[in-house]
Amino acid sequence: MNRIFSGVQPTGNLHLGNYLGAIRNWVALQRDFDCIFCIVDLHAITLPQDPAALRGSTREVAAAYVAAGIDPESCIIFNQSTVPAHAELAWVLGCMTPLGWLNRMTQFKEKAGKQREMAGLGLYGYPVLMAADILLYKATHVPVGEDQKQHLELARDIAGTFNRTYGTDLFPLPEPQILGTATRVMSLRDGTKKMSKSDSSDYSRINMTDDADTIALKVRRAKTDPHPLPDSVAGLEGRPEAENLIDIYAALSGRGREETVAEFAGAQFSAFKERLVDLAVAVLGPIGAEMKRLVGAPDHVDAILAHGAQRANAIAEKHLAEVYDIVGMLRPRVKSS
Ligand code: AQP
Repeated sequence: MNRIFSGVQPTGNLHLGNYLGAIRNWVALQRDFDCIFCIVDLHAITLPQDPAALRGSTREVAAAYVAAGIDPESCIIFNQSTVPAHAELAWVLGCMTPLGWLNRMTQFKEKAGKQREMAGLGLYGYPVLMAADILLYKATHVPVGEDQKQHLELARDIAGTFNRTYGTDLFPLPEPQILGTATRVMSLRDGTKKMSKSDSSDYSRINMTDDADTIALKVRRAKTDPHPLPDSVAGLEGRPEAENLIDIYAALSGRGREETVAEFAGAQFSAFKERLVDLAVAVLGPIGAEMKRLVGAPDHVDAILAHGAQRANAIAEKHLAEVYDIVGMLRPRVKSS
């Protein structure tokens, strides 16, 4: 069976973008693929994290996966640091990744910003660790948003380099799993910026655990323009905030953009926003409530993660042993007399 690997960083404030752009789509994939969904805590520490908050966010992401409908029995759910082979394979792959390839990665440039000289080696090597995450399980497909496409290309290049260097076909070249249903959700305060966990304004995003009143407040305050909604998709051109709210409505309702535009043609934002509030509360309300229930039962969440770690380690250790063998690492065995 084809295998999917994907993950979310436990960096707090899980939001509607993480849900509509990633987690919701994974729920559908679990029917047709062997799925491994990771909480990538080793990636999270490429930027400074508060240790207690990191632990809490790790449980919160696990709770979000389960609350959204990912089955922890048919899929593997675990946090990355519980499988040491991720870091070990990243080292092996890092040894064969040219600096020139990493220098092209736009996410590093964005995240390092003007402090490039002060950025950590982990942030620079982030795409190598991501390649290790995927290749460790010989994943065939990776659901990726626009922002991660470049990293997946690099993972394919690294896999190809390993295979060619050692004359093996150990690693399948992972394919991007393009999801027609994935939505790029933009900030509620600025329709040209993506909705993000790290935005300093909580009004820029709808968090997965926001209650009905908070969702209503954020949607009502969402930035708009002075015109009524257009009567055609072409009319959204140059109106990023209108486009974003229409896309959110379309994604939450499961209808297309065209149908949504037709339904609200000529409407004022005030009326449209009330419908969006009702829809967002209806979809996110039960998921947020279940997330809160699960976060309130940390032992249960930890048991899910421990079970996932055991299953992930079984696959990872076998594949890492193959890598070490190919690369020429001596695995000394003591003969029993
Ligand atoms: N705004 C978004 N729209 C659609 N998809 C999104 N994703 C994130 N933001 C949006 C998708 O969520 C998955 C997990 O993302 P991540 O945890 O690796 O972090 P990220 O992409 O860096 O998310 P943020 O919210 O933007 O975090 P910060 O602010 O910390 O950088 C990925 O599949 C991603 O595409």
